[in-house]
Amino acid sequence: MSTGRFITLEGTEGVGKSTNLRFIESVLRQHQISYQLTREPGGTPLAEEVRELLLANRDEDVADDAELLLVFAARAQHLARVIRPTLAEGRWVLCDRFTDATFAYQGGGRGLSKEMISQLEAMVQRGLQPDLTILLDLPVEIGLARASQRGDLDRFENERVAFFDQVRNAYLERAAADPERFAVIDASGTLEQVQQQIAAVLERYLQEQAGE
Ligand code: Z5A
Repeated sequence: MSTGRFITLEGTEGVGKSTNLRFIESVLRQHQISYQLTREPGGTPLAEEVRELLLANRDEDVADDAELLLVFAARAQHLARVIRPTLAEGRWVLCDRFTDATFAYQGGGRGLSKEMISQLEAMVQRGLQPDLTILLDLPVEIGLARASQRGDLDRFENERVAFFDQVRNAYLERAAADPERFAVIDASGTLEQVQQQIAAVLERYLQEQAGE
């Protein structure tokens, strides 16, 4: 049996990931692809507990490298218990954020070195990378205005515009360095316009897979 495909969805605050994940699921279902929807940080009971630790607002200042190690601890568990077994069964994995988010938030946002993140990536992923990464891109101010309608803000959402600018730039740098894997979507249009772009990317990808 061939292994499944690993698709990730990325973007800064308020780009519309949750909304568009539902759309991507509908395309996969139309093509009768068996998939597992999951997310990071999280995706297993233990990794979801780590997510709560990461997102909670707290009086204690969280050290940047402690944050990074928590992200990768959750990822190691998620890979072992969900991502690798699902792909090995020949099913696809649709994941809301993955290691590109670490390069963007902990690398770009917090300023941790890419080399340190790459070392942890190599240790935890052992070469496993997403097959396709859809990056929803949006000017930070528009995203924050959209996200502000959501109520209580978590520890990341409470960051300033400059932080999210650095996150966005880091995402765009990674996409430019790996255009084969990344599809960058302009998320500033209407939902319909955004979903037309996503549908085009997925149709092209699915055709390529069928031709292999
Ligand atoms: N994090 C990290 O630091 N390091 C890591 O390695 C990983 C994660 C993996 C939680 O992620 C945090 O973890 C994240 C980074 C950190 N922190 N932040 N920020 P998350 O993915 O769970 O959190 P999120 O970014 O808040 O994702 P989300 O819930 O999917 O939100 P969203 O992208 O903003 O999506 P949305 O709720 O679908 O859209 C927001 C609003 O915009 C909503 O009202 C929609 O109806 C509206 N919307 C959507 N599309 C449109 C269009 N086209 N036009 C107008 N309005 C729209």
